[in-house]
Amino acid sequence: MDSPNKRLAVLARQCCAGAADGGTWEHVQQAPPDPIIGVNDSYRADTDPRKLNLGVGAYRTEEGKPYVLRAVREAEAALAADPAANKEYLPIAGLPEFCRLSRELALGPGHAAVRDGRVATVQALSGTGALRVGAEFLAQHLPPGQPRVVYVPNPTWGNHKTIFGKAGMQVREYRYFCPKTRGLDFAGMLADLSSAPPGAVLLLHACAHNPTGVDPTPEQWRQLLALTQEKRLLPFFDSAYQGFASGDLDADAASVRLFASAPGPQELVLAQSYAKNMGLYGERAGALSVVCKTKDVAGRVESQLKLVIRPMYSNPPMHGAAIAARVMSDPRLNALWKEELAGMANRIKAMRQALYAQLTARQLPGDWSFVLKQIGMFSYTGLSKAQCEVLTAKWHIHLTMDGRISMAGLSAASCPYLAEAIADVVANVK
Ligand code: PLA
Repeated sequence: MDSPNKRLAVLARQCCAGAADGGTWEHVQQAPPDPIIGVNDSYRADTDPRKLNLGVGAYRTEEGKPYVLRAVREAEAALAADPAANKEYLPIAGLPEFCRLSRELALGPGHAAVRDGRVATVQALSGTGALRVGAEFLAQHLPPGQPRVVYVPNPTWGNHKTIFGKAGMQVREYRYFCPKTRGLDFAGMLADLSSAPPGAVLLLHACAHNPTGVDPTPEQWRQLLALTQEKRLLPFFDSAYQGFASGDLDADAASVRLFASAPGPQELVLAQSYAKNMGLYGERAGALSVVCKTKDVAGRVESQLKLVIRPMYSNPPMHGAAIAARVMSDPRLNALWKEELAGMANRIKAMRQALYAQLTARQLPGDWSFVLKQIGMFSYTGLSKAQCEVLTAKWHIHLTMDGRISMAGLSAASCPYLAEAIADVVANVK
């Protein structure tokens, strides 16, 4: 017979370890794959030589290869050769030069808000990190008594809702996309935002809305600004595609600049990513800016942003921000970057033409001109989940199940194959 003490010890061990042999984490459930990043895994696991990855928005060359910009390669070479470079910690707010150049890239050099020191900017872990730090800051520092509510478009990039939700913000949707017209449901958008409580945060995609590729017109942006001011909403711009939509960095910043230049002065929050426009995906280079009413407030806001960052990851990584700062500050590299950016945007536009031509040649039912009209990296096809599943299972075309395809993953060679596959599922799958 075991002594009572020994039996107690065994019982205690079993309790700590969970009931079965799986140990402490026996009860942990398998999580579903990420709806976007998970597509990379299904693509990798596919052994068919015809396989095509149109899931994650990552630029590929005509040969289907990832592309490192020449401007980036040259900046890296210069950084590696710099004898004064070191690997010390960056400040909590990141590389000051990178922060300055980032806000100027978005707002335009010499913008009054920048000149007056009204913009608090911190470096962030790409666009996602900027959104997360921004959301956390809002949840903590919106005025007392004001609702912690953010309005996001329906649909939006899937991670938006999780990011704001995890930060403790209540997430509500506003109407955005009309499936019938495959355009903007502007009346629905205005109606939903008109009933938002004062002080609510309004998440806007600065350009190249993901996943729909549908943006407001300049006139609609002006109306949105007027509504924002009238209802006292706080705009939060997610700028993940500046320069990538049109090929022109200034043109793609028009919405942000319109709001930032409004008399008032207008307050706003801005998340920037260099993943797409500089091809720095894995370097996690991004920035968060909070445009404030006064310089004094901006200083205090920056001090609180640092308190959000310090317990999360202490300070941001150096390499990506150093590359981006170099590319933006060196006139020759900056010109090269703009040239390459236009080249990437143009290749995506050419893929729209090529896919549209292939689809119309197959005389598919319905109007597919949205392929030409949608802006940015993605086409939002309207294909059903069942049709997407067949595209993957039968045709080895990997895409997100909402019918979004990354145009940047297509090439002249793969367009006919995709069109054939789409024609098949449109004809045979509901
Ligand atoms: N905001 C929007 C609107 C995005 O589309 C993405 C990336 C991000 C922010 C975040 O990008 P970053 O953190 O890498 O800077 N969306 C991708 C990738 C390209 C992803 O889902 O993470 C997409 O395929 O939708």
